[in-house]
Amino acid sequence: MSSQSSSLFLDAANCINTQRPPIWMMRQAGRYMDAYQQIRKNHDFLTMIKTPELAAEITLQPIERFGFDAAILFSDILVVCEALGFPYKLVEKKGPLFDKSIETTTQIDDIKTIDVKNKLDYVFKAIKEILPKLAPHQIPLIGFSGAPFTLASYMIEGKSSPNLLKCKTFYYQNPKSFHKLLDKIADVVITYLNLQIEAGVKAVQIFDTWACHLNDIELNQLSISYISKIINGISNKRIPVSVFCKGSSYTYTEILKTNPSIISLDWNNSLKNIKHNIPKNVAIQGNLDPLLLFAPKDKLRIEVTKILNEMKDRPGYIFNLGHGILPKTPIENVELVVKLVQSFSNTH
Ligand code: 1CP
Repeated sequence: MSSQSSSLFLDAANCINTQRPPIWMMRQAGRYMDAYQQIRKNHDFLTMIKTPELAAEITLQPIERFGFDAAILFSDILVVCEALGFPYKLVEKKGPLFDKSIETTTQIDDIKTIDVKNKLDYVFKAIKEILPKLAPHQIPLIGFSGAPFTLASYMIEGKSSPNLLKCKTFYYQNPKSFHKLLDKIADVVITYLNLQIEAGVKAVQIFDTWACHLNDIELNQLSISYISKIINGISNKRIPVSVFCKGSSYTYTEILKTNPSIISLDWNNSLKNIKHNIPKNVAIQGNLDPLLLFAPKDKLRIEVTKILNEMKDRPGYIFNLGHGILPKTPIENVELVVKLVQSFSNTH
């Protein structure tokens, strides 16, 4: 356990007792904010990601507006797919749409080793642009990557899918080749996260959003084993690594095998049922249902306070949602949640 830092988030990430939990929200830089929509009106999404000044401005927006205790780099998990030769666009109301998708095992054999530093240079430039702007807020910047399974699922599906039909069919028919793809992605993600850390992020989160589509055996083979490989490959062992898999509030025992610093939990199970099963040296992050931000204020207040009280006796707790904040989320409810968490005391 390292000694106390100047950041509530990093202290909690290192399981050091904090006087109140830190708070940030997955997808906090995004569509629910007017300030984001103002920029989005004039630029397409990929331009926003690839222009360091814009990425920096958007990263800072939720910090300036709400005073979260950590910032997350404005980018997207799918930039890794593009770097690997699978470009995409964002289609209004539909989500990501790839120019081509993986149909054959030859396409996987043809994926070449890439120069991550060069291909994703705009991400490292964005981090360098963000850090001085973030400095006055005295909060850390979180970097991130998608995990191999979720990234592979987009490269095979070519778009968002409700059930990963094409991806799973490809896997059942070509398991060896599917593993080759996951391994190639994992190698890129290791370099990508190490370079984000070199550029100055103070923690990283690995998103395996679509791991919720896997059964227990597949979860271990296709998700957990590659996340473990990535965590082992992160050179700076002092950087906290958070793992978010959708399904985590029931599959946390498996996820703990990856040896994360922080386990990020979805909202399907109460933290009071889970916390005793998480080792004391692993921080817990979560897990308010993002839909509760649409509830009447009284209901929202009760639910947030319930979580805070459940986690009061647990050093190493980070308040967050159980998945990303949704477009159209009422801003005043985001403010209310931040206020409730930041005025809570773990000692009373
Ligand atoms: O303006 C727009 O239409 C863009 C919407 C948008 C935004 C704001 C996309 C497209 N990505 C992002 C930002 C983003 N995506 C961040 C930024 C940092 C933050 O504030 O948290 C992060 C961490 C992500 C990660 C991401 N992208 C994930 C994993 C996390 C999760 O929430 O599940 C996934 C699955 C994606 C793919 C993706 N990119 C964009 C969308 C709308 C999606 C999801 C589409 C789908 O459901 O398949």
